[in-house]
Amino acid sequence: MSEAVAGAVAERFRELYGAGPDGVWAAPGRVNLIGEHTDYNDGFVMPFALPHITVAAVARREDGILRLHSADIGSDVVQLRLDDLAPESDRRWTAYPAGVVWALREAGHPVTGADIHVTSTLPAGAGLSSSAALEVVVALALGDLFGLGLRGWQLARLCQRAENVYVGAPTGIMDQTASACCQDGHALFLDTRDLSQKPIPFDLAAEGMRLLVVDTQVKHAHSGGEYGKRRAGCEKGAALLGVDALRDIPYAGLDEALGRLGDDEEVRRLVRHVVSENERVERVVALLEAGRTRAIGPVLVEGHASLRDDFRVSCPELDLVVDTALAAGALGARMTGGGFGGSAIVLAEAADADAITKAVEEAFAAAGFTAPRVFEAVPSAGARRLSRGSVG
Ligand code: GAF
Repeated sequence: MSEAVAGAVAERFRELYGAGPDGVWAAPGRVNLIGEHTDYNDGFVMPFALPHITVAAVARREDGILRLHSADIGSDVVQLRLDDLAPESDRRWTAYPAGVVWALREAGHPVTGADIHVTSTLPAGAGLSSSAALEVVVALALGDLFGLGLRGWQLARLCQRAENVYVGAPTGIMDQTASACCQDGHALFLDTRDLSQKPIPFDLAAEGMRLLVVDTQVKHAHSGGEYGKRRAGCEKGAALLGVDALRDIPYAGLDEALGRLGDDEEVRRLVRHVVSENERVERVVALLEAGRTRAIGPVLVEGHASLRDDFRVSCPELDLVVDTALAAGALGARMTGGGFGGSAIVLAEAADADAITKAVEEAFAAAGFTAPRVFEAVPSAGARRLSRGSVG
């Protein structure tokens, strides 16, 4: 499977650039099981990688030129000079790979140019980290080709810098770390303060369950203002409470902290979400480690309510998925990712999954919403090299 994909992508690279690539790499998208809007508060998250990947065929250049092409965006090869790369100078898809090259060079890594061709099975704007997958696959390829010896978490930090500074989207570190570091068959319990990680076995099929992803088809973007406003509100909360980040407020101290925030209702709601969400992540980890997988369902539902009512990043389509899935017998459901559209996840007994899918599709039709895309999410491998040398 990977060999066939690598061969086809390498063949297209050869057609575009006149010679084969030096290798082909892949990086996955993710869903987040629990731990939303905690990553820029130094908190806990628990994503796992999807089988959906972004694949890049890449060849090294020595002449300061970066050439970029995407099979998924109908445009010609874009050619850039490395010396011209500048933050927030590009509003196209090319800002993500170019931003990675910029971040690598800015960190002192001797990257001298590349030809890159990418294609992806990840839907863009679905809240499944297509941007992070694109960044990570380029960072991994360039790290290999220029012998940079970068570990997964180091790639993630560089990619986050590319997204924050070069693209101009103030996101956290979860998506890049998930794409770079997740393991097949596991969710990743990640402490975003120090990037310490614990892979947690997560094999739902073996326990007779399934996890569905419902892409509402409502497109989201984190360079827009709402995500940044939430982040700024959290930072304000941390400053008012005299801590470095909201991670430093223990769950046991939440009421006291809320009391100290007085009548700033907006900040109180943000703080309540973040502090309680960190506790939910720890609860889910404990339940999974105790083999009580079905018991995480209600925790996912609590997380959704908190994102909807306190953090206010849900939307009618995401709420409809959650309400309908629960009414149709799901064990749990919640929005996943940044929100304002994108996708929800549904945890279900395997035997109920088809009926739940049908119920959600019918509810969307009845509400007059665009039909959702529903698929099963199986925890898959993180970023990797698919082939070496010239292929195809
Ligand atoms: C988006 C961001 F990119 C992540 O960093 C994270 O903040 C997430 O929204 C919300 O948990 O995916």
